[in-house]
Amino acid sequence: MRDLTDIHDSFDGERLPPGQRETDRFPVLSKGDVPSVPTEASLDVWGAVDTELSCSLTELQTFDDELQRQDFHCVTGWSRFDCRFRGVPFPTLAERVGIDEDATHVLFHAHDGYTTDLPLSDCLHEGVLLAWELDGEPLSGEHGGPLRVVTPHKYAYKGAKWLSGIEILSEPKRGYWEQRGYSESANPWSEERYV
Ligand SMILES: Nc1nc2c(c(=O)[nH]1)N[C@H]1C(S)=C(S)[C@@H](COP(=O)(O)O)O[C@H]1N2
Ligand SMILES: [Mo]
Repeated sequence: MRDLTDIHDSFDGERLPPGQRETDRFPVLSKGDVPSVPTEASLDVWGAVDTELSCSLTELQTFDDELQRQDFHCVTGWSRFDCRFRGVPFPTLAERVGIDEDATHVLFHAHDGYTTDLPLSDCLHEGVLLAWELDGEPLSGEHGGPLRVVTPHKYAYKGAKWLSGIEILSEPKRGYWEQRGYSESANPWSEERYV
C-alpha cells in the first residue's frame, strides 16, 4: 500500500492543514442529488491526446491499480484521515492515451454535471487516483461510486465523484466551483480556498 499521509511534508505543512478540523465521520458533500450511474457506464478521455479512450469500469480495472492511504480535506473545513482508496493512478491513464506536448490542463466531467479543472502537472502528481474502492468496499453512490477521482494534495473539490470523462486541454477551462470563485490550485497547506 502506498502511504500518502505524509504528503504534507512536501508542502511544508502539518498533517492537519491550517483552518481544518479532523472528523471521524466521512461527511458527504455534493452540489445536488446522487445521480444514478450504471456500473458499466463508459469513462471517456478526449482532447489533446494521441488516442481517445472510452472504457468501462471493468476494463479500467484491468489496468495496474494501486491501494493508497491518504487524508481527505474538504474546503469547507473538515478533514478525514486515513482513507484507503483503490484505483488506477492518473499517470497510468495518461500513458495509455498519450498526452499531446501542448497539453497544459485537465477538466474532469461528472454524471451530475459537475466539472473541476487542474493543471496537467497537478494531475500527474503522486496520489491522483481514479478510485472505485474505499476502505475495502466498493465506493458507495453518495461518495461518488462507481468511479471518482481523489486528489490528496488538493482540497477535495478537485476530485470529481461519478466520473464520466477526462478532457485534456491545451488552454485552461474552469470547473463548477472554480467558476464560482474557488481556487484553481487549491493547495490546503497554503489555504488556497478562494481566488
Ligand atoms: N461530481 C461531483 N463531484 C464532487 C462534488 C460534487 O458535487 N459533484 N463535490 C466535491 C466536494 S466540494 C467535495 S468536498 C468532495 C466530497 O466528497 P464526499 O462526498 O465523498 O465526502 O467531492 C467533490 N466532488
Ligand atoms: Mo468540498
